[in-house]
Amino acid sequence: MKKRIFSGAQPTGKLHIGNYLGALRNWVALQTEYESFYCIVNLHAVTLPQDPSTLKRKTLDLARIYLAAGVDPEVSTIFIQSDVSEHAELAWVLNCVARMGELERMTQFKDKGKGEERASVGLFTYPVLMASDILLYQTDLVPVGQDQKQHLELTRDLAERFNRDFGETFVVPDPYIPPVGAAIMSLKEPQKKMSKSDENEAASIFLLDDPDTITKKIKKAVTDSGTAITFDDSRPAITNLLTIYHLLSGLPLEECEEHFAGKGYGDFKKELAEVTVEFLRPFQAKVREFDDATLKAILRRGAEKASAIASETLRNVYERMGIR
Ligand code: AQP
Repeated sequence: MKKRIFSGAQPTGKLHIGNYLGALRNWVALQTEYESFYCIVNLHAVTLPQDPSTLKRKTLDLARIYLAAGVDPEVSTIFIQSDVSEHAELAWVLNCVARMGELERMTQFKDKGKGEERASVGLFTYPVLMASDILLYQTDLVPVGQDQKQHLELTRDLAERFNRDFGETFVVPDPYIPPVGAAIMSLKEPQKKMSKSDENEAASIFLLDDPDTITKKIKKAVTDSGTAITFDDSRPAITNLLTIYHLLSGLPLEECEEHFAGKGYGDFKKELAEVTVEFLRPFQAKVREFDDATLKAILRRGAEKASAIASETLRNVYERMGIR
C-alpha cells in the first residue's frame, strides 16, 4: 500500500513563488509515489479577518493554481477543508490534548498575533487545526516550507500524546522540507521570508504577476555589498536570488555560480527575470483553462474521498475517548 501525503495552502492573498518552490512543486513531484491529499484550508484562512465574497472566490482560484501547478486530480485528492467537517471536530478533541504552554511557544502566532489582545483564539489554535488536518488522514509525510516545521513538530507531539493516553490511533507524520527552496526570502528584506501578507507587494513575486511587474520587482530587489554572485550565508539577498534562479532554470546548483562568474548584478537580474517570466508563462496560461464547473466537480469528488477516510479516523478517536 502507498504511504500517504497531506498538505495544504490557505486561500488568502496571492500565492508567491515561495509557496510554489517550498510546497506546491514538491506536492507535484511526490504525488504519484504517495497517495496524496491536497487541501484548500479555508478554515485556517478565517483565523485572520477575511472578506466573505473574496474568500469564496479565492478558494476556487486556489484550486485553479493547484491544477495549473501540476497537481493531477486523477492522481491526487484535492478538496476544501470546510467540506469535510471532521477537520473542525478533531481539532476540538486535539485542543483538549494540546497544552497552553506549547501553543504559546509557536512563533507564527507571535508573528501574526503581534501580542495583541484582539488576536483571535483561532489564530492561537491554528497549529491544532493543522494537526487535525494531517492526523485525520493517517499521513506519513507532510511536504511544507521551513516556516511550518514547528507546527509539524507539535503535530507529532499531539499524535504521540494521544497514542500514549488512548492507545495507538494516529500515524506520527514526518515533515518533508525540501533541501533547497524551503525558505524563499523577501526581495526587500532578505532576512524575512517571502510572505503573502507582506504589505509591500514589491517584496514578493506572485505566481500571477505579469512579465513587466516581475522584471521590475527583480530589478529593484535588494542586493548585498560586494559583487560576487555566489551562494554565501553571509550574503542572504544574492543567495536568495541565486536559489530562485537555480530552482526555476533547472541549472544544477554547482553550475549556477560558474554561469555568473565575472558578470555583474545587472546581467544577473536580467537573466533571472527572463527565467522567471518564462517559467511562469505556461503556468499562467494553464490557470485560465479551468472553468468553475470543472473545479467544483473535482472538489466535490475530492471531498467525498477525503470524508470517507476522515470519518473513519474520527469514529475511532471518539470510541477510544469514550465519546460515542
Ligand atoms: N517564503 C516561503 N518559502 C518557502 N515556502 C513557503 N511557504 C510559505 N511561504 C514560503 C509554504 O507554502 C505553503 C502554503 O502556505 P500557506 O498558504 O499555508 O501560508 P503561510 O505558510 O502562512 O505563508 P504565506 O503564504 O507567506 O502566507 P502568510 O503571509 O499569511 O504567512 C506552506 O507549506 C508554507 O510552508
